[in-house]
Amino acid sequence: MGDAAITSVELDLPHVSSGKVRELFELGPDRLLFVASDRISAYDVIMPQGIPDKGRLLTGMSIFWFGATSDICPNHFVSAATDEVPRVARDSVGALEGRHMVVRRLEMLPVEFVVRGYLVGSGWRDYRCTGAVCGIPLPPGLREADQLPEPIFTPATKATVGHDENISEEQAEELCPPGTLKVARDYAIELYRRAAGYARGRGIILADTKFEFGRRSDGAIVLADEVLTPDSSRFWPADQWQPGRPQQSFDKQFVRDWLTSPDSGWDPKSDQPPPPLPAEIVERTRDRYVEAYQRLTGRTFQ
Ligand code: Q0Z
Repeated sequence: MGDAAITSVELDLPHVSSGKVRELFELGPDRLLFVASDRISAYDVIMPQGIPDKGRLLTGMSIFWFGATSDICPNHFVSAATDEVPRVARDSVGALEGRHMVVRRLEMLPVEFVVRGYLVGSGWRDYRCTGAVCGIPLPPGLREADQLPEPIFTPATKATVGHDENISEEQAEELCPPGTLKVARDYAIELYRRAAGYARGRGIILADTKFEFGRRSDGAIVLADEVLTPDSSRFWPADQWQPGRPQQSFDKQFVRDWLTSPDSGWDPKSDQPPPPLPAEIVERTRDRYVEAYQRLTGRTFQ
């Protein structure tokens, strides 16, 4: 059964929060259990099947980056060991097989710390209309997917429904406890620089990424959530980078191509649930996550 995708996560623990792909449970007053399922989303919807091992691969990537960036800032990671999980949940957490992390509970900052090194998505739309991204003026003549002269911080609100909304740094500062935004912003830019440089040396462009930070009881600003995974970032294969047009996604390209092909019979703009992914698409997508994991961590998966 090791090759079946884990799309639903049920544990005998108090449930704190559900994301599209992740779940959060309570372990105690200062510990949470963070679980990455094998679910995959595309065009803002969750596919009916998961990608086998995706949760393990992304958890492995996050843990790798927590280790590779702990000199920049503290992070919430405590342990990936099953024996850190209380007895009541240990049997069921065993079935999660590397999809979980015990993390320190923080007081979360209510802002998404987005850092962009390339001009895409809402940044590209913004630039075409205004010549700026989130109020940050940029040189004229940039093309879609061009690298920016410097990485930029473009905060966003955490939307509970719909899309996150870009906000100004001043607005972000008002949402956060006094003195916290600039500390987290500087960490975010440094983390992006470190990770983008590292990934580039391994054939992956880290176009942009989203961090979350929280505050520890001693006041320290701490990196939280999953970090620098394909779900929180745009990864592009460096050898296929071609500014001036939309880029292929390292991980989700096969899913997107299939969903928008006539074969799927599905319209992303419809309210219909997406059709089941063909086995071949699931397999090729899993290969991409394995490839990203192996290139970035330098480890062989399994
Ligand atoms: C993260 C999220 C979801 C996974 C709350 N260390 C922390 N301390 C306090 N709160 C959080 C964390 Cl990571 C926290 N989220 C986002 C939602 C699954 C992560 F459903 N929410």
